Amino acid sequence: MMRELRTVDIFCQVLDNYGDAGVCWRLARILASLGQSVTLWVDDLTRLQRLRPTIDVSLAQQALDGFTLKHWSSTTTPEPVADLVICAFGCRLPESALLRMAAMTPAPVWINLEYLSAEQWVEQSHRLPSPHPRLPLVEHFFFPGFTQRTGGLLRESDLLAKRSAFDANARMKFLSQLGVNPQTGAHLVSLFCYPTAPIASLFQMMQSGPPVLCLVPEGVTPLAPASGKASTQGALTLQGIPFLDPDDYDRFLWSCDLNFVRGEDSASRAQWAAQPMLWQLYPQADRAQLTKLQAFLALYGESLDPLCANRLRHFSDWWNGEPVTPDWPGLMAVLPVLKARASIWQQQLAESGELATGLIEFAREIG
Ligand code: TRH
Repeated sequence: MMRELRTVDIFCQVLDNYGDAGVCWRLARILASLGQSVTLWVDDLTRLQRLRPTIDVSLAQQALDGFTLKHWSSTTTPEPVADLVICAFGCRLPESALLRMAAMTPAPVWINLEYLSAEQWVEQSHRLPSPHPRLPLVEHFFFPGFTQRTGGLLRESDLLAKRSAFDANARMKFLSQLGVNPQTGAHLVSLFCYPTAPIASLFQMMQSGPPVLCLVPEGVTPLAPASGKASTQGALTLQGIPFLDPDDYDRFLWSCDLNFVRGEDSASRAQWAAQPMLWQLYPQADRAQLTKLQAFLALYGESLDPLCANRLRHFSDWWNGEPVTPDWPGLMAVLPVLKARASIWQQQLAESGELATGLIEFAREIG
């Protein structure tokens, strides 16, 4: 018999940036919308506050988006009491919390939600058990991914319907609220990347055409104008916009002809946006991001004709730090083909299943 699961504790230790907290917030919100009673424990509330500015970082506990948000401070011992305990990205629970879990009857289902990767070994490791060396507890790995043999990507149940309903009028209205006035004939590009990206070179090559209006959220790079300001050089107009609420960030990705995204969550959202994207992966000490990039492009570029696949690969390699010469006009020339591919990719992903729903089903099975 499948186990009933009603309560979920999600634990998140922020390593860096916004993605760790962002993914956990999104998971918590989706699980809450599926009827689960969710508590999200985050050690660094200021990161999450950047995404959800209503958060009061001084509070130990507060309500947020249908779930309970708790501050996992150095002085609080988290007390998991839920049917399902999710540790995001391999975060470690203190011994006292594990002892408490081991004493529960039945013990909670314990999941380690891993990082996103398109590498093949993920399919073999997805759902594997990892028994605790001393306590009667078993942790299971749950891997996000891009194929049916992985956990898929997080997706709100109404996301694709909202995306489809976002027509040309809605786009113009949204952009004008941002103070953006897209000029006819200019490609609209969004830029979100790490400071390590060759941003100055990108801007320089964009100046030679084709015409581009590149929108840059606040805080991404000092090379872009401040929010509300714009500057034009050659074929490139750069415009600063505010850092957006995550739901507006989705609309922003839907609105642009090409999205530069980074890390894990913005890259996932760009795939649901079904628009061409260029992904800068989170840089790792051993340059493991390059292996991850190749694995992703092998899947994403699968049905592209060799010319387009090569242009995308070449430009992505350059954007991720490989010593190759980029071909910006060449890439822009195949944008319509990349757009068609992005739509098919989005449909494929949607057919592969959704992460939060799959995670709950798996937890019920093994519970
Ligand atoms: O912030 P990131 O670089 O996070 C990364 C990755 O998650 C990586 O896997 C992790 O190991 C590393 O941090 C430590 O990039 P990511 O994942 O895209 O998260 C950014 C979030 O910010 C995402 O949810 C989109 C959101 N966002 C907005 O809501 N508004 C905005 O204006 C922008 C630019 C981003």
